[in-house]
Amino acid sequence: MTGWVPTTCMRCAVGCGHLQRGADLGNGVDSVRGDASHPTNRGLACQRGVSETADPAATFLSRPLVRRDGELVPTTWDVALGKVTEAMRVAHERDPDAVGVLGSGQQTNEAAYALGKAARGALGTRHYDANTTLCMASAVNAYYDAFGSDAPPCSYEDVPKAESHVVWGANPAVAHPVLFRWVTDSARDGELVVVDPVETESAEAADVHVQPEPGADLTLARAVLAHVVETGRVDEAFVEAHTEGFDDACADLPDAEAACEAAGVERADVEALASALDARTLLYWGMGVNQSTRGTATAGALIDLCLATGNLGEGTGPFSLTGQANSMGTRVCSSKGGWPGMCDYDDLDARARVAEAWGVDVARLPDDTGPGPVGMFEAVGDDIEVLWTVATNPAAGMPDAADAAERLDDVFLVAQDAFHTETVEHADVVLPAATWGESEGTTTNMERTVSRVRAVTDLPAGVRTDLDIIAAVANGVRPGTFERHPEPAAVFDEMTALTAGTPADCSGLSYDRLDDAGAVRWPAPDAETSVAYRYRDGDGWAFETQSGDARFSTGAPDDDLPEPTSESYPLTLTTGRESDGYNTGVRSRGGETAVPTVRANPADAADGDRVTVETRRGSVAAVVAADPAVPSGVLWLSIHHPATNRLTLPAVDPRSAEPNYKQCAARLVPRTDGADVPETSATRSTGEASD
Ligand SMILES: Nc1nc2c(c(=O)[nH]1)N[C@H]1C(S)=C(S)[C@@H](COP(=O)(O)OP(=O)(O)OC[C@H]3O[C@@H](n4cnc5c(=O)[nH]c(N)nc54)[C@H](O)[C@@H]3O)O[C@H]1N2
Ligand SMILES: Nc1nc2c(c(=O)[nH]1)N[C@H]1C(S)=C(S)[C@@H](COP(=O)(O)OP(=O)(O)OC[C@H]3O[C@@H](n4cnc5c(=O)[nH]c(N)nc54)[C@H](O)[C@@H]3O)O[C@H]1N2
Ligand code: SF4
Ligand SMILES: [Mo]
Repeated sequence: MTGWVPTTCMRCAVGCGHLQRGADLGNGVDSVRGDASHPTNRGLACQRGVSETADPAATFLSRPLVRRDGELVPTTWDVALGKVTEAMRVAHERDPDAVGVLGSGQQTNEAAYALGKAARGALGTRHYDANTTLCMASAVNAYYDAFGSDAPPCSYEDVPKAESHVVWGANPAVAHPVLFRWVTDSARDGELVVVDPVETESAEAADVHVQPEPGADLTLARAVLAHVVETGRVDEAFVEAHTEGFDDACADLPDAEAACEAAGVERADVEALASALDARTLLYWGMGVNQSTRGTATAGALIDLCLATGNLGEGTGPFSLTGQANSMGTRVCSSKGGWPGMCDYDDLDARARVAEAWGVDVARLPDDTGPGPVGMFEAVGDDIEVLWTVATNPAAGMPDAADAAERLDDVFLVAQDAFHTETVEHADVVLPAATWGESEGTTTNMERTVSRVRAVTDLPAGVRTDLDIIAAVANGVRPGTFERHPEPAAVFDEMTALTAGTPADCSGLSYDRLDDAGAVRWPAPDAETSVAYRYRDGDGWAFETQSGDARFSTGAPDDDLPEPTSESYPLTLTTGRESDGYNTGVRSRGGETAVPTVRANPADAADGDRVTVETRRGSVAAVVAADPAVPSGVLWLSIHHPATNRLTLPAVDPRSAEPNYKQCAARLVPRTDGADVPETSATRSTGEASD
């Protein structure tokens, strides 16, 4: 058995340091525990992070596959990569945008950067995006609007210093367990307020639970601002000295009383939120806010609440809860929405710098960032002829997934994954990638801390690391894009050098520094600096906006859900996470896919009822779990079941392109056919296991 190797959990974006030990015989991770010496978590870890790392309930891919006569059959790397680069070269010659690339927040920084270089530089396609847009894009836009740069200004250091904690549209008890422990520890001497239509595990732990109507968050946030103004709670000195746009933001504030009614809450709820904001407050939010056609506006309205009440600085601030382990790193370095270092996509200096570093003509870089994943899927099989997915499972994860999956059959699909997935089943070529414990690199957690990811086991025969595969594909399309087998450390140095002088300056980071310190937060512009609270300028503030002030949002309230309930579809379907599942469930679900459970209020359905959940896009057989935690009129499905997204709506936020996963109109229809297996749900075929 190998010794304990320090590395970082790749499950959620809390970013806990782990100690992992490789298996005695063959490959695989034998045991995992929290790393007491890691600066982020000091030994804490959650049980699911540990068990999914050590023992994923999924079928490993163990060699490349190609489709022959309709079947996926094993082949060699040379054949697989040859087919991929040939298909890409032909499509690229016709039109660079004919190749689509979909990345992920579950890759190392090195692989994410390399994928961006391959997509934007070697291929030069605008059709490049990542599952992070399904997740954080609304928060990203709101941060840019407010601060001129992405990412939360605060960090975990602020959690124990906060007096009140407001958790809005997030369920960290389930999704970010270690962070939630710090929050509840801190709230023991203060207050925890949770805003969620559902009585979640987080809401159960709260002092106050505010239960708005699904999708009423913007109305509610504006009602709170109106109440803050009405009750004289504005921090006028802060607003005057460090912000702009307050008067405009207040110009069309709703009448607080009427807004409360519209949001389905009591005036006392709004008072509770305003009173929490009187203290030193951290305002966290999650997918209940971001995954909405009004996600950017709502996230902006939450930041407004912090600005208006002076909740910026130690122990306070707006704190979006990033989901995937390296969603943040993807935002910094993957050239998806901006150039490395979070530089604006149309910043001419940044474009020139990137083109020079990559050795490509600046004209090769696409002019815009593309239409977002949902827009890309509309082009799949049409403008997009070849699609390359890396560490993402769109056949199950996209909204209106049955349609998305169908489109996958209309392109030449290259699926790069560690496991057999719903997407793999549609692939023309499957590239088996190394996963947790098998490859080297770095990851960046939600509070900007960069930490090493290390291999604790040998690379299994037949698989290659993501970085190695990406380099091979890119070199096949445009020779010389990468070294033949690039070293992660060299790619890290190339990437961090490109961020020098940018708002997300990581140029002071190196593997040596990370090895010494355990983990380091960006901005890190030199070998010593690491910034905890961003935008500080002595005792004052220097935001990345043109004026240097923070900006209030201008999001005009729009109360219509993209798909309101109707006579035929009288219920609102929402979707969320469970402790023992992860996203589309590939790593946590196991081979069998049981009939999903739909949670419904006892007023709407009885426990054990066999039903079909129907929306305008599809129907899924399910069994009811009657649950008073779900309000009447709402249905709740887990996102970990591959059938769930057959029902969801592909409407997106016009600013962020993030889908409205959290509300669509649905109905329950009793099932009398006796069938136990949902005819529409995808089932996983069993592939080969490698270990
Ligand atoms: N166990 C586990 N942990 C995870 C993951 C996982 O799959 N499983 N995934 C990771 C990823 S990628 C992400 S993005 C994060 C997500 O973490 P969260 O954002 O916490 O996850 P969700 O459960 O999708 O949604 C949060 C809450 O939004 C609420 N909600 C639904 N509609 C509304 C609404 O209209 N208004 C409000 N205010 N709330 C609403 C839901 O009831 C739910 O409790 O978790 C990360 N951690
Ligand atoms: N209805 C509904 N749908 C949602 C959401 C919701 O709240 N509701 N949430 C959305 C959100 S926030 C997210 S982040 C997306 C996620 O959506 P997806 O990206 O589609 O789903 P995941 O299950 O996270 O897929 C990650 C894939 O990466 C693979 N993988 C893991 N590690 C590695 C690795 O090291 N290398 C490679 N190559 N592959 C690897 C896994 O096997 C898995 O197949 O889902 C979105 N979909
Ligand atoms: S809280 Fe997140 S990062 Fe920490 S061990 Fe659990 S899944 Fe991993
Ligand atoms: Mo996510």
